[in-house]
Amino acid sequence: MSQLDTIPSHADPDPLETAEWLESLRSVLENQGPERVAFLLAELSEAAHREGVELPFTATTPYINTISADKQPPYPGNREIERRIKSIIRWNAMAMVTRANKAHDGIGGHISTYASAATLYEVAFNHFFRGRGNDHSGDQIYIQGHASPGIYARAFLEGRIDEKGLENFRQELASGGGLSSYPHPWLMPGFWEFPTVSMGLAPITAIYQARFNKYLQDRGIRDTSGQHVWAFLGDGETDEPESLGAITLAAREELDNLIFVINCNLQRLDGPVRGNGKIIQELEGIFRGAGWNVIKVIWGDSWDPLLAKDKHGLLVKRMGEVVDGEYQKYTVMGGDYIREHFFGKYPELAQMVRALSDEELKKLRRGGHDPEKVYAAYKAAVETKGKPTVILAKTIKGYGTGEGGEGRNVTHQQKKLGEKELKEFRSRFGIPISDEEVSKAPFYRPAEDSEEVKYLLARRKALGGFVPERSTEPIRTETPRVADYKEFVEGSGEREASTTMAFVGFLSKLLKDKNIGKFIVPIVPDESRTFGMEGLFRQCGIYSHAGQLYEPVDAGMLTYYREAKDGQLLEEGITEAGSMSSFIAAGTAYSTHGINMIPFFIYYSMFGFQRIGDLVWAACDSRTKGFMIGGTAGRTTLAGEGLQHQDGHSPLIASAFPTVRAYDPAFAYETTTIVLDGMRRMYEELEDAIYYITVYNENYRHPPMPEGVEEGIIRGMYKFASRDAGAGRPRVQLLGSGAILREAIRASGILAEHFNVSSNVWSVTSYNELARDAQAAERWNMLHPTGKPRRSYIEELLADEQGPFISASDYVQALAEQVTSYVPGGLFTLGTDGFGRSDVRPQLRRHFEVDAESIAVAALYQLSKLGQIEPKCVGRALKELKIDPEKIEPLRA
Ligand SMILES: Cc1ncc(C[n+]2csc(CCOP(=O)(O)OP(=O)(O)O)c2C)c(N)n1
Ligand SMILES: [Mg+2]
Repeated sequence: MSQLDTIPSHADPDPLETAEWLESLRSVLENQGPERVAFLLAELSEAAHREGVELPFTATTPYINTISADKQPPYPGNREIERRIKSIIRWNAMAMVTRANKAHDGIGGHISTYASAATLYEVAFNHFFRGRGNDHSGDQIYIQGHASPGIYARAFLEGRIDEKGLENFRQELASGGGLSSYPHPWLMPGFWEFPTVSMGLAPITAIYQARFNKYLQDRGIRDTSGQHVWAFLGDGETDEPESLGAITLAAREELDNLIFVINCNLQRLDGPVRGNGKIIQELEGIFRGAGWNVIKVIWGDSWDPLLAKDKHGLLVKRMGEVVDGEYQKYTVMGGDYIREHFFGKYPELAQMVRALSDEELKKLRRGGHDPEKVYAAYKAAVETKGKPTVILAKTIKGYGTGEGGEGRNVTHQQKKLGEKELKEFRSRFGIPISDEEVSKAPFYRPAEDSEEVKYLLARRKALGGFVPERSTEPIRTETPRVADYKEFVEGSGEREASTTMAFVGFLSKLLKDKNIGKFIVPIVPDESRTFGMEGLFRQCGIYSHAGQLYEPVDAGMLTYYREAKDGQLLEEGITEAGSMSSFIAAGTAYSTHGINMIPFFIYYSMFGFQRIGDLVWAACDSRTKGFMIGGTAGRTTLAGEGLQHQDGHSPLIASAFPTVRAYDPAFAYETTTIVLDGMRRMYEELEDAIYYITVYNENYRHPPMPEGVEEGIIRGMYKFASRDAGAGRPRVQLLGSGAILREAIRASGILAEHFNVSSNVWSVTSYNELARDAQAAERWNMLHPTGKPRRSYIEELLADEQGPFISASDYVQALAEQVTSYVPGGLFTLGTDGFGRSDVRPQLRRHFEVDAESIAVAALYQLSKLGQIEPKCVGRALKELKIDPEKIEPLRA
């Protein structure tokens, strides 16, 4: 059948003329080939445009397979053995969910997702997915989270997971361990590589993974030319903004190493994805518009003879008319329904299938269940050059689960099959399990020397090893020490600088480091100038696969916008989600590529944990290593910008991320110490961690690093200064952090000079680290009641200090409150709860009550509560320090 046969017939005022045109086209096609046809059509269309003819816009092609039957390559595998292998995997995948839910009602799991996707995975496992072999050069495969039972079931056949493992699916705390519900590298570090179950994250992270592979290639760091990134997605999943949000990047960067396989089973959790439309057509239009190679796999081989007979395109027309909700119904109803409602619409079509029985009509297969069609699509995808490919494969949700769920709206939630359905499933897929046994849903593994096991192992061997498999090989890199970066801890002298400027200077030197400079990956979402990083444009270049095809407008300047094929900086444009995806790709390169890349993601702190928290969560799950630098941090330090820019809560959010170590340093020597120690711990000691460091844009002088404070900086707190107001005078402890440390220092002066109160000033670099350490000690003590109690770092540090303790930071009070119970006599916290607004720093700090004057009043108030001064003294302070006691509470302002 030629493509021309499929043009649907319209109401045609001059059919004879149309026939002549079509005949000419056909003759060109036959004599000169499809390229000439395409050329002529393009010329015609352009000529029509020039003459002012408005052509109808169409982003889609007819609702048929992109690769026609006559263009299909021969299938290279043994179809019969592969079918048996797939059937066994189907059975075990279903059985593991069924058994888990019979044993523990409500433990969950999914049957219908893998049931619809089995062919899509199996063709790839047997013929495409490349294992990593010994050189980390395998493919990277993002598996749809809910399909994990099928992946476990295959690993069981491969002998990588034993029966106990399958039995303990979703019971990871069972003795001997169990299998995690979904792909989680954190929980199964030797198996899963990419966390995907939060939908939308697989597609965006896969795109940036593919781009990162090109980056490594273009920079001459790793040869990734043979690797493909495969992302298996659900059709419902494409509604997530992250799923489609980065697809233009993939086309722009010519990511021909990227393949999306979208399992279009037409259903999501609640019901149809596009009941009133066609998801495949919708996605085709979107991806084609974005510049992707789109391959539709809609119809299986049993449709080929019908399409061959469809000389006038009526069948194709009918295929295009029917909406997904109706297609879903055909799955559930019998062949007679399909005959009447699908073919019956046109007498010619009814006639076409007259010789077919209802049973045969019911069995007309969808493309995604036909290995040969799927193979043809995959082969075309891996051979495509210059653009990414998306395969839109039509399948049936819950395929094979019969009346229990196939194609039904409830199928996603199907957790177990009843006895009758188990029997049918067993018989349909030919699993050698007896009627007596079948209700127990036993696992089935053919003998080690069976044809099936031998075949499947041989295929994986030929393709370079098992998939998925995460490398846990230790990769160590020697990192620099403080001695090599002395100038960043020696203070700024008379010069004023922000912690951001100091950090950027440090990063710039790090990029020149002869051992590790090459492996640093700076990532910025269109914010380089905000942070004064534009010097890096010239120094290390902005990565672009295309190089620079134009002379930049600022070519004559020192910091001109230099794009280069071997550029080191990832300038992502305004996408924190994309930047975070790059961060994950770079920060897991030690495992995916066997090389320590060291990412620094520098961004506007408000748009980090709050906006893309789920990607940070996935980064932690992935065991990503690297530095997230939250710039323009703080609710009151970022003057002017206002409510949607001023971040007063990211460190608190960060506290809930288990591998994130959040720091809020005040001085350049603190930042430098934290980064260097972080590098040592991650890349020499191989700790899985992400460092989150807030940096500010307030300029001030940075003192030299005092003696012996390194440990305190890293553990979260050290004594910075003391101020004595004379013997016998009351003393307070002031805890400050980040930019607000300087307010605490100033408060210490006010207290001494105006109120004769002595104080110690502490720099708290991390409440989160202090709290984690203290909680661990407390927990140990609870569980070892008669052992020698452990003392946490903060308790040790403060053991001999006299209260009261007052803290102030540029973040919500809850951040500091984490340590309240470990501070002798408790901690009185000042913070920035409430909405930000635009004004200058002194005004903002007074508004939020974190300026030196507010800290001084808080200290005096605490002393009065302890009876060390008179309450009226606090009143006098309020007056002297010009604090309005009736001012509005900032939380409600
Ligand atoms: C971000 C996110 N939101 C919601 C869910 C819950 N959820 C799990 S599967 C599912 C439906 C999936 O439909 P589809 O993507 O079409 O996959 P299928 O199972 O049909 O292959 C939903 C809503 C999730 N996992 N992640
Ligand atoms: Mg779906």
